[in-house]
Amino acid sequence: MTQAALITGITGQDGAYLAQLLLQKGYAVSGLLPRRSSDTLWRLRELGIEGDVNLIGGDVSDLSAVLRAVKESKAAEVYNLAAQSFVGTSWQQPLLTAQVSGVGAANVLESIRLTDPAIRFYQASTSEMFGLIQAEKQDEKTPFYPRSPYGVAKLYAHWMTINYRESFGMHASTGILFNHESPLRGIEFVTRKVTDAVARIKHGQQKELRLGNIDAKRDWGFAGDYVDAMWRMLQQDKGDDYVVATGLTTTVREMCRIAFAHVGLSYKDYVVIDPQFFRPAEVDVLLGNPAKAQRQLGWTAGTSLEQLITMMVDADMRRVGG
Ligand code: NAP
Ligand code: G4F
Repeated sequence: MTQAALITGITGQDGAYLAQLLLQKGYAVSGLLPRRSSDTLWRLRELGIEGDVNLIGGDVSDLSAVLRAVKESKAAEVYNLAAQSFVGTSWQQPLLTAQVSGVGAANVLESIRLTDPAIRFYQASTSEMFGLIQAEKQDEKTPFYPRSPYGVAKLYAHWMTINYRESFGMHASTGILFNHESPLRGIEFVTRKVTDAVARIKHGQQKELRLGNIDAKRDWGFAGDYVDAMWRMLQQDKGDDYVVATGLTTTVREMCRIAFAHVGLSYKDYVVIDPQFFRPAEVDVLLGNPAKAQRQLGWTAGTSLEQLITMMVDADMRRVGG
């Protein structure tokens, strides 16, 4: 029998790659589609799967809409990826971020509990919850210290998932994913902002690149690898929590160097530091320990930062070059 899955956030970076992966595995894939006045299907289109998924209108902050989507999709697996996911915006819209990225997860959990508690659930937790890090390498046991309204909202969703697992015996898992990027990354995130700018500068369409704290360090992997870890979590005998990361950390500065060097330029000639891109509270460094995911899921990050950034620059060179 065909296995059915529901993805909230299906139009986002991870949602698109996860939909592609599940379709390849033979799933019937549905996605929750919030109403937007402009086209948000470009990622599904780029992957050539727009016509292969069943889109169900609804917003994750609306319990009735989520409940309807869970029932209508007949999903055996629900992946909650919907979020206001940009950290910077979460200081300007803290309550919206709480409703979507925090309470949204509770709406999905409650919809599953009311429909069929045997439905398996994945929550997109985040390394942003570690914030002001309490251990040099962060794993599933490291205490959390979020530094943004986004991180705080995600921590609520994270603990609600664990609580539903413990209270109702639900197969509910959290993936504490460290930063992951791709050619489908939103333009506001730093890697894609840089690779898009590199392509525009190389094509003579932009003169400089304005950035904030380029000494921040991130553990960056490829989104295509990370959605496979999500699926693996839901194939286990029971729900659990997993850190998904590369185990390496790099500065924004070094990431810039790699991106500009790929087209024969030096970032030092183009990057301008602009205070408007500094955050009220910064997460200075993130570095994950993915040992548990390796051991229990048989998962490893298969793409180096150099491969990832050059893949993104190449994609943006093609886009900008027309
Ligand atoms: P993304 O590209 O920003 O995608 C977010 C998705 O959520 C989009 O499809 C968006 O639709 C949807 N969404 C936003 N508000 C919604 C609402 N009210 N109702 C229903 N859907 C809504 O994020 P991503 O990078 O794919 O990340 C996927 C998930 O993993 C997110 O929960 C993110 O917080 C989490 N995460 C990401 C990373 C990372 O490095 N990428 C790391 C750890 C955790 P619209 O575009 O129409 O708004
Ligand atoms: O690319 P970023 O905006 O990603 P950030 O804040 O780490 O959040 C991403 O990863 C989280 C996982 O840890 C996810 F949960 C979250 O949803 C999102 O996907 O910024 C990365 C770093 C930050 O330290 C930021 O201050 O880059 C620094 N940075 C420096 N200049 C900049 C810029 N970030 C952005 N977006 N734009 C700049 O101009």
